[in-house]
Amino acid sequence: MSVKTPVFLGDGADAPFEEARVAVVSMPLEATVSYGGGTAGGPAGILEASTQVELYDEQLGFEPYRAGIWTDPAPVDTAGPIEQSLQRLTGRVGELLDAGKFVVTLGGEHSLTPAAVAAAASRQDGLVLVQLDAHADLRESYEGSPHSHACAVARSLDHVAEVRALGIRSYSVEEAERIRAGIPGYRVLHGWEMARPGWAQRALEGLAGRPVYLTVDVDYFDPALIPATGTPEPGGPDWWETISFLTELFEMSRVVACDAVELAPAPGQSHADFTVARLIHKLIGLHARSLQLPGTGVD
Ligand SMILES: [Mn+2]
Repeated sequence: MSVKTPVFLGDGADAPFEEARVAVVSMPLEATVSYGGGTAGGPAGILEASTQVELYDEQLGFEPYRAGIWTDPAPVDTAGPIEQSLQRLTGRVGELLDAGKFVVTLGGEHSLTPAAVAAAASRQDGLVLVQLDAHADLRESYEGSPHSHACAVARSLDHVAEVRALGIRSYSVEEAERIRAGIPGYRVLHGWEMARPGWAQRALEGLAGRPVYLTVDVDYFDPALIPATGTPEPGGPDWWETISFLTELFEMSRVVACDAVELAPAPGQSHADFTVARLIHKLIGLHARSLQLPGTGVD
């Protein structure tokens, strides 16, 4: 007997499609993993953990699910060549954006991000990619594939003219040379730079009123917080400084879609799954507040 994957936050928080302001899409993509595997289990792990998240957000002061959260019952099909899987995601995200939804994609490996970014970029002039990640992901190709998780930002630059990369603390000499030479529209805030005060203001500079796609590679966080990921890196930012940054980002810019990728659920590390579910809950809450729905005001 197969056990059905729960909807985000559980049945009590499920909204009909027409009434939902938020759509949650699963994409259990695991095609080009280079070190630890397991990202195919990411979406189910996040959804399972989300049923344990308190519906009330103690910081925002309301229940984010009241904005209406619809969880797509069918994960994006990842069978066959990766190019086809990515096209399916571009199509799905595009339909949901056209239906007026705030689209949250649960990964799956980071390779999926450019496909979702493509859908958003073709509908939003001047879309900015905000990337939370330990890795630059600026390789043009990795292990023979231009669609590797290690190329996520290189491929996204095919669709957007501006990237803000935060928490970066691992890349190759080729990526270093590319960054040093200067990529138009690309700004990086390294992990070590985020140990200094004032980093959030630098990261947010010029984003007022701009449409944003937010990608969160969960290896951005310190591995003490999220060890269950394929390529963990020490020295990642902490929870509250990140939430504080995201709060400002949602207040000043217009985040139209987001993803959380690279969670690889592992035995004994359920806190990682829960942390990602809690992060998504916070992002939905911040989106709900930006809509100024009744009961979601700033105190
Ligand atoms: Mn990445």
